[in-house]
Amino acid sequence: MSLRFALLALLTVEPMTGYDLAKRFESSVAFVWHAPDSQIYPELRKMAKEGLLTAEEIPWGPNGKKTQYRITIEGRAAFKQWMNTPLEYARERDPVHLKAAYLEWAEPSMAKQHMQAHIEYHRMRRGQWADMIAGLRDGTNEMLSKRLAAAAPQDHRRILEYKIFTYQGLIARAETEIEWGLRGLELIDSLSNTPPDDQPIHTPSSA
Ligand code: VNL
Repeated sequence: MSLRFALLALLTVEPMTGYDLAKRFESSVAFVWHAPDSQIYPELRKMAKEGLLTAEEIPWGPNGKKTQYRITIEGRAAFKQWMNTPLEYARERDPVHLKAAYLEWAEPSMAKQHMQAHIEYHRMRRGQWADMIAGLRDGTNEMLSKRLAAAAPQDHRRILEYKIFTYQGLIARAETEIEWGLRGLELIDSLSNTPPDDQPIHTPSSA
């Protein structure tokens, strides 16, 4: 359901073809709301049917056509309405934490692989979000540049700051996940009966 609001957010800047929108989506709002092209195109058609967008056939190439989507008054109102309505929180459904709760069933080496993968994933995301902040700040993010060009100068600061704020939150969350994963690795070692070969075995006599 939130996908349509991500799409409306981009279309508040300018009309776009489905292809351009999907491309622009990928390098902006997809970093907070992931959606494959296979969801984007049907959603655009649905939104046009509901009157949130107009779909206009425009010429493309020597004898081709493509669909250009433009936000309507109703589309703007729907986006504004959503932005001014409290969210409903969905309770957690996180397979990583589900698995964490039962790691006594996993081989210690597999348990450690789970944690390692968790750490690696969140390090990668942290890096991508940090790059996004850099691109927002230095003016190389295309979507933001278009948005700023279409906005009044007195709005530029908050347009930028809310986006940076968003990615700072995601980075902080990634860091927490990385630390948790590292603690998990230590915990698995300390709880497994067979200690890893690089750690000395503590016997009651040597303790
Ligand atoms: C925009 C640009 C949004 C870059 C983004 O994420 C982003 C935008 C929400 O101007 O809509 O990373």
